[in-house]
Order: sequence, then C-alpha cells, then structure tokens
Amino acid sequence: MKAFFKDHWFLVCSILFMWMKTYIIYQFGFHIRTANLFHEWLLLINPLSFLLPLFGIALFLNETKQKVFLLTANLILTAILISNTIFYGFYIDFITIPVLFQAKNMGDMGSSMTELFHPLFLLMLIDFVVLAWLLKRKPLAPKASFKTIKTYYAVCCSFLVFHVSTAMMDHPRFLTSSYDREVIVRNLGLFQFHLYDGAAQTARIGQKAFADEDTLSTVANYTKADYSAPNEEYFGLAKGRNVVFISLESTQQFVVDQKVNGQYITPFLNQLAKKSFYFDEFYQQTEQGKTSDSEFIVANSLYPSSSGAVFFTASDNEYDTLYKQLKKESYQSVQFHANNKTFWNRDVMYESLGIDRFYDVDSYQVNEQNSTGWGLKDIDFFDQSIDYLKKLKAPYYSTFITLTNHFPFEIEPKDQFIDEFDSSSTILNRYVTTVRYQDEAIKTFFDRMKEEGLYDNTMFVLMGDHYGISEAHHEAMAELLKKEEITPFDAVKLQRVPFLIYIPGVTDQAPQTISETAGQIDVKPTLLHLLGIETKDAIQFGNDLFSNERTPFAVLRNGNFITDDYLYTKNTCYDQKTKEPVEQDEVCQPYIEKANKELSLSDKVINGNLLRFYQH
Ligand code: GP9
Ligand code: MN
Repeated sequence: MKAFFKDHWFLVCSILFMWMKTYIIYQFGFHIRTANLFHEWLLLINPLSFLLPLFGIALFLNETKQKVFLLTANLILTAILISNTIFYGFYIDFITIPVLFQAKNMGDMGSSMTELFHPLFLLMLIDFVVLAWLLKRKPLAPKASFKTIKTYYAVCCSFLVFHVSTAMMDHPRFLTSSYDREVIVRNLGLFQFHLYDGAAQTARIGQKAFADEDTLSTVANYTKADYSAPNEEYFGLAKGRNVVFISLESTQQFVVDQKVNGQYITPFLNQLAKKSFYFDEFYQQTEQGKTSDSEFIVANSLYPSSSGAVFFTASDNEYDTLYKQLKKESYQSVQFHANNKTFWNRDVMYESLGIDRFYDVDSYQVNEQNSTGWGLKDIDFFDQSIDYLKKLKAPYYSTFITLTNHFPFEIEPKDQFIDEFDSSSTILNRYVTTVRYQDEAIKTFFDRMKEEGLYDNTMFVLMGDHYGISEAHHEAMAELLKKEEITPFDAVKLQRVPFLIYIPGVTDQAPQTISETAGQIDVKPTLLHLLGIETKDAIQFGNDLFSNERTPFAVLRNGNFITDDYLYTKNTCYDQKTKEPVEQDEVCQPYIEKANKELSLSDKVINGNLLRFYQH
C-alpha cells in the first residue's frame, strides 16, 4: 500500500485534487439540497467511483503517457465542472447532451454571462501549478505490474458496488423513475450523471427507430380515457374572437397581489385578475427548454423533454397543435417576439407547429434607447407589435412573448416604477422592478388595444412561462414572503405562475378565481373549448379547466406533482392543508403512478415521433 502511494504519487495526487475540486463545486458552485448527513456523505464520496477507475488507466501507461493522460483527464474534467457551474448559474440545472447542441443560444445570453463568472474558477486551476511543480522534482513510476492493476481495479469495483448500493438505499428507483437530475447528481455523481445521460440519449434514438402505430394506440388509449368533456356553459364562450396570448417572462404567481416597500409589484395584473377567470393554483411544467418548453406545452398539451429543449431535439417531428386545429376554423396564428428567430430554434420549430407568421427581431426598430438586458423593452415591443396586429385579417391567434423581465433583470432607473427590494439577493431585489415594468407594459398595451378598437372582440390570455427566481435565492425569497424559510413544500408552490383569461364583456360580468390545481398542459383544451372547438380525438395530456369531469392535478417535469389535497416532492407526500408530510403516504401512490405514466407516455410520443402515425 505504502509502496503504491510512493510509486504512483502522481496518480494519487491527481485523484485527490480532482476529488477535492469536484466536491468544492458541489458545495459552492451548485445548490444541491441535502436532507440529512447521509446525503452529505453521498455527495462527498460519489466522485471517487468515477475518478478511481478512470484515472487508474494511468497504471497501464509508461511515464510520459501517464503524465499526458492524467493532465488531460484533469483538464477535461475541470472544464466539465466549470461549464456546469456556468450553466447552473443560469439555469439551476446540469448540462445534458441535448443542451450542448443548443450552443448557439449560449452566445445570446449576452449580459447574463458576466454575472455568471465565479471566483471558484481560478481555484480550479491551482492544482495544475502544484502538479507541474511536483513533476519537476519527483520521478514517475514506470508501468504498474499486472498484480497491482488487478488489485487496484478490484478495489474500484468493490467501491462502485458499495457506492451504488448505498445510493439505492436512499432512493431505490432514483435511476429509473426519477426525472430529477439533482437527485442523480447527489446520489450518483456529476460525471456519472453525464455517462447516464449519454446512455439515455442513445436509448432515445432507439425508441424512434422502433416506434410504430401500436405504440401510438397505447398512448391514445390513455388519453381517450383521461379526456374531460367540455362544460356546456363555457364551451364556445369566446367563439370567433381574436386571441391575444401574452407569455409573461419569468413571472411567478407570488408577485400577484404582493407588495414590496408598501407598493404592489403588479397593480395592473391584480386589477385584471378581478375581472377575469383567474387561476391561482396553476403550475409551470417546463424543464431545460424554459420559454420554448412553455410554448411547446401550450401548443401541444404534451410534456416537454426531461432533458434538452424539445424545440431542438424534436423540431422535425409531426405535431397536432392548437394552431393546426385553429387553422381548420380559418384562424391564422402569429407570433410576436423581439429576439433572433433562431433562438430556441424557433424558426424551424414554429413551422412544425403550424404557426403562420413569426414577427422576430427583424420586424422591430431596436436601438440603444429602447433596449435593455435581452433587447427591446416590453413597452416598445407591444407598441410596435400593434402596428402589425391591426393589419391582420381576423380571426387570428396571436402570441406575444415578453422579454424585459429576464435574468439578470436589468432596467434603467427611469423605467423603475417601484424601488428595488432590499435583501441579500440583488437578483430578487431587481426582479421586482422588472416585473413591475412588465406590468406597466401590459397596461399600456391594453390601452392601445382599446384605442385601436381591437379590444372588444378579443380573448386575452396571460400566462407566466416559468420560474424567474431560482432556489439559490430562497433565503431572500423567504424575507420577501415574510416566511421563516422556504421548505421543499414551498419550493413546489413557488412553481405556480399566473394564468388568467380575460374576455371583455364576458368575464367582467362574472369573474372567477379558480383555485383547482392546474398546469400549462391544460391550456390547449381549455382555450380550444372556449373557442368552441372540440378536442375529443386529440392526443393530449391536459384537460379542459372548466370541465366537470376533470381531476385537479399537475405534474412537474421532475416527477413532483400536486393535487388539491396533496403535494409530492423529494420522495415525500405532503398534506396541502397542514403542509406537513402525511402519515400514510400511500394516498399519494396512485398519483405517483399517474404522474410517471403521463410523463413516460408523453416522452414516447415525442421520442418516437408517434404523431406521424396519427390520423383523424
Ligand atoms: C428568448 C426568450 C427567453 O427568446 O424566449 O428565453 P428563456 O431563457 O426564458 O427561455
Ligand atoms: Mn422565459
């Protein structure tokens, strides 16, 4: 043993340094939640089951090759750590293979990137200096003997078995049924997660090749049985109207009716909600595709992918979208968004979704005065869009994707309608000001719609696309919400986003706040039914929110779910009323199955491009 350490000091040091660096990134680069000491221990040991066998390859090599191999491996793994930390800073998630192919989006992150530099990156390079210094002083051992290699790998195998079985003890199905990357990284390790992701991608390619009509029938049997027939009172309530759908960037439900420094964050939305069908238990269901995922869910009533953005990974699939249904009723569908058309691969995907026209950044006058952060400010965006809108032939379904309230939430003082919040998180402090600005933009847009005479024959739909404030800012969030802490239960509740439907002359006569659990997946059937269009034959996982046959339920893409009575997260079933874990958690069991079934069937549709077999 002692001789091994002495002879193979360079291998041992390389492993030790890489182990330390990985653990430092786990602790300071990511925010991996640990519920107990066992989780902490798993985090600590998990890098070893990857590093030991990989770096052990050096034992087969002669002196020069050892040096090259160990330094290169160290460099590549360090690059993986740094890239993941940058990506995590932005998306609170780990890189997956599909997102690597979205690299062109990264360049557009622009001002966000400078926010993401981490002093830890410098620390990540120190070991190279130490290793170089040591290499000058100490000679390397020649190739190891067969016996040494055999013993080394026997130790590696035992360690691997030990690690995986203890990880299983914590969460027996963490690999097969968990869509939660955080659990995989915590229990298995970051590098191991990348290997796992690679295997999952390969399996996905296989699924497409082997999919056939029978696979589609399995899905159709489920969706048909789950269908909720429309409620006659609401069916066709907005028939023939134009639709204005506003996607509210990074807007979470907690801002509605919430004050900071004595002032409302969303005064206009608060008022509008009182005249609308307003859903206050409505969840976002996006994953790595962020805004594009929310667009995908609304268009298809299918779940997005658990990794990568469907807008990239499945843009050549066939779909049966909301837009295609509307086209049959002579609607045209247009999209307004002042960003590059290639961002999120929108130019390609919009065609597959059946959107007729995309007014992208080239349709707008953008200059320094009217832009901030990610581009054209929302007030100017709406203002310029209306000129196109008023020229459209009715009926139309238009979608407006706002942008100002995007990370890192920057706005000039002259556009700040309220003061920043005061907490340890500058991100949350600024967030309230950009949400407030967005609220003002919607107000001016509604006024313009009235002025132009476009208001009365329209159905307005407003929806938050995904969260804006990640878990990294939960301490400050607790201050804002005047709570002691943000528990895992609260973290799920924070996935609620505003959703409201305003039909002038209709909802203002009989406004409603609807508190049944719902999600973005339900938007498509709900809107189509309000427009008087049946969805009985559609392959869809959502249900009409006005139907009397619907079971209130929302599943998040990581497998967490919510019903009116229960909430399931981190392997624990909570009572919605007491917010405490329930004693007999089998009450959640049927929903765990429903959640997993829906997610996996929806994945089958996307991965197998099953709608190519769909005829109706
Ligand atoms: C960019 C906009 C915002 O075009 O959709 O992207 P996001 O990062 O929120 O997905
Ligand atoms: Mn977004």
